Amino acid sequence: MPARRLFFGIALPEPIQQEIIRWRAGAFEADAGRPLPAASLHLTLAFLGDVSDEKALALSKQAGRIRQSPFVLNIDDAGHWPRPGIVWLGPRQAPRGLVQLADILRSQAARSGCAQSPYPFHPHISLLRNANRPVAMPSRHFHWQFTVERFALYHSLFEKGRMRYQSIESWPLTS
Ligand code: 2AM
Repeated sequence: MPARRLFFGIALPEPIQQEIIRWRAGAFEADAGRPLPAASLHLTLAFLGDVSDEKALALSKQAGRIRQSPFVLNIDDAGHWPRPGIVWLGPRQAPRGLVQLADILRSQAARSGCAQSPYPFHPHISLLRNANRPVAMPSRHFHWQFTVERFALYHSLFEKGRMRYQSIESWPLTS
């Protein structure tokens, strides 16, 4: 089987996905960028790239041994990265639990030979893609909050001209 493009991430609760896309419809100009579908809204913890099944299994086993408590995630910040063309939402202050979880997964990935970005972890939920021109950003009068109780390994598939993220396996965070 060929290598699959994988990443570890956090799913947003469905009601929050729906609230965000409703808010997004009124918050940006129609030509600001290509909106991601509700079901694709997620926060990436560690990007793995193209991974063989054997390596994916080893990384899953390591992920399953992580012991960490749930944490509260506030989504109260937004930004625009013109070069990759992304408009995103995220936390103004990343919770310690989120940073710890991403650090562990990123170092396990690096040890398994999955090249990791040299940039610090910047937690974000991509909202619009192909946003390479200046974007009028909405005022930050929004705030979503949820408790992160699981994280998952995702397969990133290119289907019918767009990316789809399929959860392969997920693990609970337990106190
Ligand atoms: P993005 O939303 O900022 O593009 C699946 O592709 C997920 O992995 C997306 O959340 C994407 O982040 C992230 N991703 C894709 N390519 C990446 C890379 N080379 N380095 C880090 N993250 C990447």
